Amino acid sequence: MKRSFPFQDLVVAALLLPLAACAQTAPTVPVPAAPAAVAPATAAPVPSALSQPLTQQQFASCVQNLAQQTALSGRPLRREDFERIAAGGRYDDRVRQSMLVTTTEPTFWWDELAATTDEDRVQQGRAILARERDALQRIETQFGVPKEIVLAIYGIETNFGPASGRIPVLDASLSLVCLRPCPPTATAPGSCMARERAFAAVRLLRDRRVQPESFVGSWAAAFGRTQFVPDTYELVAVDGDGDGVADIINSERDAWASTANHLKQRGGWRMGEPVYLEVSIPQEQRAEFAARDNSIRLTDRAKRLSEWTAMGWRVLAPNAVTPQPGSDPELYPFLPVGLPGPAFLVSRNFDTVLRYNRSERYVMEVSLLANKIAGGTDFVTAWPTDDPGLTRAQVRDLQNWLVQRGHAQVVADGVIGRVTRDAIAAERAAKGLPAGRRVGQRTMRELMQP
Ligand SMILES: [Ca+2]
Repeated sequence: MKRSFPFQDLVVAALLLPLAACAQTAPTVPVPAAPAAVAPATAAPVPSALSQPLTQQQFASCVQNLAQQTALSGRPLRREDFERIAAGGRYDDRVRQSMLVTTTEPTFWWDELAATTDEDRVQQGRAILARERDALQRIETQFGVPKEIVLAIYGIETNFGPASGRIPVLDASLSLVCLRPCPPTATAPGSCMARERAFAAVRLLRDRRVQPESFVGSWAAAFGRTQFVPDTYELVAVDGDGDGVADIINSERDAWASTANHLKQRGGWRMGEPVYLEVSIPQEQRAEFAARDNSIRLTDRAKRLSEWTAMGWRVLAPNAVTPQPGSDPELYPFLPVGLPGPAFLVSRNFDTVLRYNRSERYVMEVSLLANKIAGGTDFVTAWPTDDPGLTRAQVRDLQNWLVQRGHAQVVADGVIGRVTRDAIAAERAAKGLPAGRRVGQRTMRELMQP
C-alpha cells in the first residue's frame, strides 16, 4: 500500500506494508517491534525461500495446488471459477524482490516522517478538504471518523489518488501465496490470509466488481485509492457517492467512505479521542524510557489523561484533529525511539489505525499528516539525530544531482528507493564520507559541496 510503489520506491513502501493494507483478520496487537530506529543494523540475512525467483513450473504447480483448496475459501468459490480466472495470472518477481527489501534495508523514523508529512502533502490535503468539504463532512458524520484522518490515509497510501501501483492484483496475490505458502495446519476455511487474498482477488474478477485492466496495485496486492487488499475490500468497501457501487479505484468518495467504514467497523474508532498527544515526561520518571533499539509501546499502562496530568506529564501541543479531547480519554505511553526523542500518549484510536496497516510508523505518519492538515504543528521535540530527514522536494533535488553525477538510472521521483540508495552509497564513498546508504539534511550539504 502507500504511495505508488513503482519498483524503486519499495524501500519506503515496504515498511508501511508489512502485511498489506487492511489485511488483518485477527487482532493485530501486540505488534512486532518496529525496525531498529537508532542503530542502523547490518542487513538481515535473506530468508532462503526468497533467495531465488520461482520457476514457471513451480508457480504453475502452486496454482494447481490452490485450485484443489477452494473448499478452504472463507467465501464460496468454485474450483472451476478459480481455474478459469487464475489461468490469467502470472508470477511477478517484483513481489519477491519487494519482500526481500522489507527485510534488508534499515530506515529511520525521521526520514520517513519528513517525507510523508512534508509541506507539499499537507497543502494537497488542504486543497482537497476545501474542494470536497461537504462530502468529507458527510462521511465524517455518517461513520464517526474525522475527515482529516481519512484524507491523511488517502495521502499516505497513494499520494491522494494517482499513484496506486502497477502490478496486476491477481498476479501479486498469487505470487505472494506461492512465495510464502500457507502452513499445512491451515485447514479451516479462511484460515490462511495469503490464500484468502488470492481467492478474494479471483472472486472480485469473477463477480466483475473490478475491471481486469484497472485491477492493479502494490506488490502486496493492495489496490485502489486507499489501497485495500481484495479480502478487505470484500468485507468493508462501501458506496460513498450514491451510485450503488463501491468503486475504490475510480471514486474518491467511495474510497473515503470505505476507509472510514474500515476504521469504524473493524477498528472501532472512538470519536473525540486524539490518536496521539505529544507530552513531556517528568525528569524523575524518564529513566525507564531511555533509548533502546525498539519502540516503547506500553498498551497495558493506559490511564485517563487527567491521571497522567496529575503525575506531572504535560501535553506539549494540542492535536488539531481533536482539539478538545472528549471525556478524559484513556491513553498509554508510546515512544518511537525511546528517550531522547518525542514522547506520546496515544489512545485506542492508535490501535485502530494499526489495524488498517500493521506498522507503528504508518500510524504516526497518518496521524501527524492529519494533524497538520487540520492546522496543527509538527512534533515539538526533536528526533535524536544531527542529520534530520529530507522532504520529497529535497529528495528530488538530491536525485537530480545524482543523475548529473552520472547515476542515470536514478529517477527524480522524490522517493528514496534501492536505486537511489545505491547511488548515495557510491557518492558517499567517492566523497570520503563514512560508508552508508542514507542522506539527511546535513549529509546532503556535505555530499553536494563542490
Ligand atoms: Ca460509488
